[in-house]
Formats: sequence, structure tokens, C-alpha cells
Amino acid sequence: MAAPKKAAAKEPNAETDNGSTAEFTTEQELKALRDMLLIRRFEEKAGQLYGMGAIGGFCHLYIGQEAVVVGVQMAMKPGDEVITGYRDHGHMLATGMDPKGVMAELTGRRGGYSKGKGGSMHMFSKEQNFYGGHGIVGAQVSLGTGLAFANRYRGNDSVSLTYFGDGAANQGQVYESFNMAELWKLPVVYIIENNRYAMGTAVTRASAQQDFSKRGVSFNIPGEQVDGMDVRAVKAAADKAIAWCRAGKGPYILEMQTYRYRGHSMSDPAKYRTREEVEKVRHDSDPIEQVRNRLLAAKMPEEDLKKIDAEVREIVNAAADFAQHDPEPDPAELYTDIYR
Ligand SMILES: Cc1ncc(C[n+]2csc(CCOP(=O)(O)OP(=O)(O)O)c2C)c(N)n1
Ligand SMILES: [Mg+2]
Repeated sequence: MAAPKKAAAKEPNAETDNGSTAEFTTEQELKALRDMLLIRRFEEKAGQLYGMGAIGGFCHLYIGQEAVVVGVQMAMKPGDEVITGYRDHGHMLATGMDPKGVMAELTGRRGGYSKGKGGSMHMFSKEQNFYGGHGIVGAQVSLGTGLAFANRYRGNDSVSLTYFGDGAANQGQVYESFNMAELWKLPVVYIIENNRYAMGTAVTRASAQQDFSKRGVSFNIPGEQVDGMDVRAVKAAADKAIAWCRAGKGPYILEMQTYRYRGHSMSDPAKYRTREEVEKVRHDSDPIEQVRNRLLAAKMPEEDLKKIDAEVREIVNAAADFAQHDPEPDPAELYTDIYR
């Protein structure tokens, strides 16, 4: 395996840096594998619990997109903030939020992050700097820009990682946010998770400009397209974008080219695409398989990788167990923690 590249100690330059796929050390590969597996197994379990009726309401799974949050998280430092939409379980786990608390929120139990009163789309963690969890498409983009404004105002060097989808990228408030972010040089990385669909509508049917890295051109915001299925490419691009923001150069756009294997939500039979299309992506570019294959090629024993999977499954099973046995919220909590 090639020696890890040292981070270049030079000023980031959006015009000349090409976001090459930096090699990972074995340690980084293993961390990426474990973190992506945690999200995959968690989401599989959430899907099962939903099928059993233990989870109700909306539930949007992140399966297939794991390399995006895991790669970006590897480039962040404590103090940086994350905000996203409703497909948010992976983002929460990547920030280090407790799988038990996330799963218990899905099942509406007391030990959930919102005491069982919020559900899938309404979870937050001040400790892990996770700001939700937003059901209104695009709403998190202006909020994420506000987080960046606060960082600028307070004079700290934290960066806001603001995630949204290809569909959300067509929302008006996104461009109002872009304008202010560049005008005031706010430290925000806009991460557009282009998973090719917005509910049942393909990007090709909904977007006039399908190169989302160019969506900031009229505001002078640099951007680039990233292979969002390769965790190394994600990490390298995030390193560059975050360095840009921390250096006070303003916002940066990363279009993560990714794919969701499941339907839009648990109630979507996904009839707008073929089974073959999904299978092809899974077969050719699954983010977890890519890391596994590289580790196996580097002579890592398969047993070691199986052990990691078993450990992750244990964590997820414990979370599911907790989420099914923890009591429901006390009815006396009905009117607490709400805006009146
Ligand atoms: C303002 C608003 N309009 C419409 C909806 C309904 N809606 C929920 S998700 C969604 C699609 C968004 O797709 P995308 O941004 O690509 O994210 P993805 O689901 O693919 O992660 C729509 C239209 C909504 N929740 N909010
Ligand atoms: Mg989408």
C-alpha cells in the first residue's frame, strides 16, 4: 500500500487544485469501513423495525450514500457543525451520536434524542454539533448559512457543513443563501448529495443545470464534482473545501455524486427506476465494497473484516433492543419542549 500523502501546507486554490483521490492509510481505511458499516447496518435494522411496525411515520434511509458523510466527517475538526435534511440517520451516526438514542427516537421512546417526541426528521445534538434533521426541503440551507454567519461573527474558525439534495438545490432560498454566504465570505461548505432522484423525479427531468458544482457560478462560489461513492475522493475534496472556508475565503460547493439503493422513504416502491439500475450501482461502485476490496487486496485477512462487521452488528442490535424496550414518553411530557 502506498505511503499516505502528507497534507500540503499551502493555501488552497480552487482554480488549480484538482481534488485528486488521496490514498488512505490502513488505519483510515479501517475507520472508514467501520463507520460506513455502522450506518449501513443501522439503516438495515431501521428498515426491519419499520416493517415490523415498531417505527412509524416517515423514514428515509441513507443506504448507498454512506461514503459521503463518513468522508466529510474525516476531514472535520471539533467545533465544525453539521446540518441536513430528513435523510439524516447517517449524518447523526457519523458525528458520533449514540446509535441507541437515534434508534430510540425512531421508535418514539423516552431515551431518544428528542425524548421520543420528534422521530426520524427531528433530532439534534448540541454535544456533537448536529443541528438537525429538517423536513422542509431546502430549509437547512439557510439555517446552515446562519451557523456559518455565527462562526464569522464570533470570530472562531469553525466551518458549517450544510448538506442538501439535488432536488433541494432547485429551491429559492438556496440561492439567497449563496448570495449572502459569498458576500460576507461565510465559512460554509454546501454539500449537494446528488443521488439522481428527488422522490420519484430523476435529475434529468427536474434540473436545467445538472452539473451542481456550477450552481454557485453567478455568485463566484467555487465548486467541484466528487465521486461520492469513493470515501477517499470525498475526504480529499472535503479537506480542500474546509481549508478554503477556514482560510476565510468564503463558501465552497461540493457536488457529491452518489446513489440511494432504497426508495425515497419506506413507503416508496421505487417504480420510477429499474431493479437493474440499482443492481448495477451496487455491483460496480458500492462504497463499502470498495474499501473492503482494497483492504483484501492489501492482504488484510477476511476474518478481521468479518470481525468488524460482527462488532458493528452487535452495536446495532443493542440499539434496536434498547429502542424496543425503553418506555414511551410520559404523557405529562406532551406539552414540554414545544414552541408556544
Ligand atoms: C418545501 C418542500 N417541498 C416539498 C416537500 C416534499 N419533498 C420531500 S423530500 C422531496 C424530494 C427532495 O429530494 P432531494 O433534495 O434530491 O433529496 P433526497 O430525498 O434525494 O435525499 C420532496 C419534494 C417538502 N418536504 N418540502
Ligand atoms: Mg436526491
